Amino acid sequence: MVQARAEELRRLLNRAAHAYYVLDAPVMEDPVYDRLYRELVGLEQADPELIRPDSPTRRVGGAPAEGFTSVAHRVPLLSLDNAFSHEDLDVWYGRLLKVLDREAPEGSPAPALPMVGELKIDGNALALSYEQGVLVRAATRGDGERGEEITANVRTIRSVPLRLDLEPPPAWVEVRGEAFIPEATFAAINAERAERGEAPFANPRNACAGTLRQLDPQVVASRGLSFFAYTLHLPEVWQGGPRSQWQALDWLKAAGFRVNPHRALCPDLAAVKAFCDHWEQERRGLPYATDGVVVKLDDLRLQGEAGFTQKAPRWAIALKYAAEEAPSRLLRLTCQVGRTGVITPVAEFEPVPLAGTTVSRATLHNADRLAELDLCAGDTIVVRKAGEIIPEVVRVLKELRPAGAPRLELPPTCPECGSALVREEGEAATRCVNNGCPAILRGSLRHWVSKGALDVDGLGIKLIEQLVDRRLVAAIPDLYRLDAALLASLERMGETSAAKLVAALEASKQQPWHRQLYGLGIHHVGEVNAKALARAFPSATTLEAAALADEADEAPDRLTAVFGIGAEIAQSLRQWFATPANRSLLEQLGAQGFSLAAAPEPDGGGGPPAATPLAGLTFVLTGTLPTLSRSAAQALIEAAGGKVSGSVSRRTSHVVAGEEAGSKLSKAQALGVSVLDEDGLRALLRTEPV
Ligand code: 0OW
Repeated sequence: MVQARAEELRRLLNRAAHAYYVLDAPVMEDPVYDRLYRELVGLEQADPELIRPDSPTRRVGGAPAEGFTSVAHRVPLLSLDNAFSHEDLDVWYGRLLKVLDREAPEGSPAPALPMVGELKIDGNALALSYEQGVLVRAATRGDGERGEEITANVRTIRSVPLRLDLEPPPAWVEVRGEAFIPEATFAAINAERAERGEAPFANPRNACAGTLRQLDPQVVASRGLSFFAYTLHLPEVWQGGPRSQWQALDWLKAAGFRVNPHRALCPDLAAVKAFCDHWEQERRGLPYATDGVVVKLDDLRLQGEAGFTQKAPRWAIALKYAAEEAPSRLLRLTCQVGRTGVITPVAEFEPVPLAGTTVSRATLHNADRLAELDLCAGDTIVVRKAGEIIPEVVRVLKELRPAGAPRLELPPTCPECGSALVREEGEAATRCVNNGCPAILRGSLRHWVSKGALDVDGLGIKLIEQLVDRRLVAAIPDLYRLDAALLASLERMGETSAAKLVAALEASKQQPWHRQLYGLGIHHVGEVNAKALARAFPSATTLEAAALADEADEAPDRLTAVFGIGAEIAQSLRQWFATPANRSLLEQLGAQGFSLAAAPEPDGGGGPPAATPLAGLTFVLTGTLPTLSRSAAQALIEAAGGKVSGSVSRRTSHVVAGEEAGSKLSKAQALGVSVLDEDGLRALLRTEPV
């Protein structure tokens, strides 16, 4: 029965997501998850009554918010007092004993109170409210008393449970924790921003704060945020609540939250100090930024006795790791040219030990930042490395500046190809615009073979440099003309690695359409947008048709009708498809066997495509199609298992628009519903024009 099936799918998918995002121990292969997810979407679209708030299909909400409302926290979110040394910890602990009236008599050792040591995640505190076990509200910390309501954004964080895994759930509970962006994700976000000429985020915490304040949940979903829970507030009357901080963390874990595993129940202060020293070093290997350790009195009753100062609890303290800074002498300014030609100035300085590593380079981001710093040759600079983030030049010690030192600015021409550099009005980025620039070519090849694109093993930066420098490759299709013998003759290559690489390149031709689209490196088209575009335009042909649709054509912009595709990306797509060299690139790739189109949906058995490829999808037809009459199109859709409805709503899968398309098309655009033309419909049906 459909109801039971939907319930079973919800349970299966939520359990699989919990295993993957909270326990870091996947229990289901991605394609299986995707298939079950699509089945649930189909059931919910066919019968919206089946939709539940905790359905995994409800994580990425509707249209972007207009703004955020301010809400009052039921329990104020406190900050923490800071300690910077073991001595500071001794002072804190002494005060705690005093306020608890447990000071040791003169000369005898201080009584040992069990404390919990937790890593201090360097993110943004959130307050999550659950009623009857269902997430009803999420808010930022704000000033501790009031925060911003960002529920739609937090619902997209996969490690935040939409429903607690407790039976019976408490009537109400508030969970506090830290939202954060893992290091690797932070680096990828900054790389994408640099490609778009946007200033990079300075550190993961800023990136996370900026993301949580995004008006569009779709953007938040694409940024890969995570969440560690560490505090909970239950109504006093609720039985079974935890009696200690350690039990509270266990309770949070059992309820379905991600709880940081590197916690310790310390019997005394000496153990706390050992925990802090251990993680002072070990934290550098963690995949997320931490800026200290939080020490908490374990017993909740004693916490109540200790109470609070006006801004922080007396029973907790944060031991902060020093964000390290060190002076060094600037040796030179070099410029990196990215794959879209964006120029990034880099300061190279005398190697200096910093935060456990030796640092000799730091990014200067862009021309504006360089001008702000007012950098001169031979300057003594102060470099800062806090946590695991990239080192940055924070200031110049002007008093040590050599007399007459020339100011350092970006060069007027590209260091790679000598072309004049261009900085568009109002843009932060300075870029090389010569498509033949070897740096841009290297960047586009690196992007094409990268993990998120065609994922070709064995084609690293060194080999790419050889192929470009020896003029063996001048464009992406040349990669597929390389023969093993030639490859084997290159440095650090042999027969075996050459044969493997040729095979890996050949295999990459089977990669799905959205990866091919992302691999093309179209400006502003990142992995998320590529997937959205590939879903709405199942082939390069349909995408090109939409991109080059004559503006005068009354079928309005089908690109911006795709959810998450704005005017800027649409413009970038238009420019890309209008460039002859890019169209020739597509022709060559097509000739080399790339599908440049979505593959038929695998129906599991690998047999003929399913007879009902449109099962669970709802279409609305509007305007006059070039070759199909309204009834013919309706018949085709229904024969393929789809439904045709007379009105557009958020639950419409696609609007098929022809000439003189009317109000239904504009409503589709307002709702961000995908719009197809006849070709797009045929591609979904996988039928050729009759
Ligand atoms: N950032 C953290 C963290 C933590 C506090 C909360 C209320 C009293 C103690 O990992 N693990 N534990 C606490 O416990 N606070 C943390 O972060 C604080 C919250 C607000 C400012 C800091 O981010």
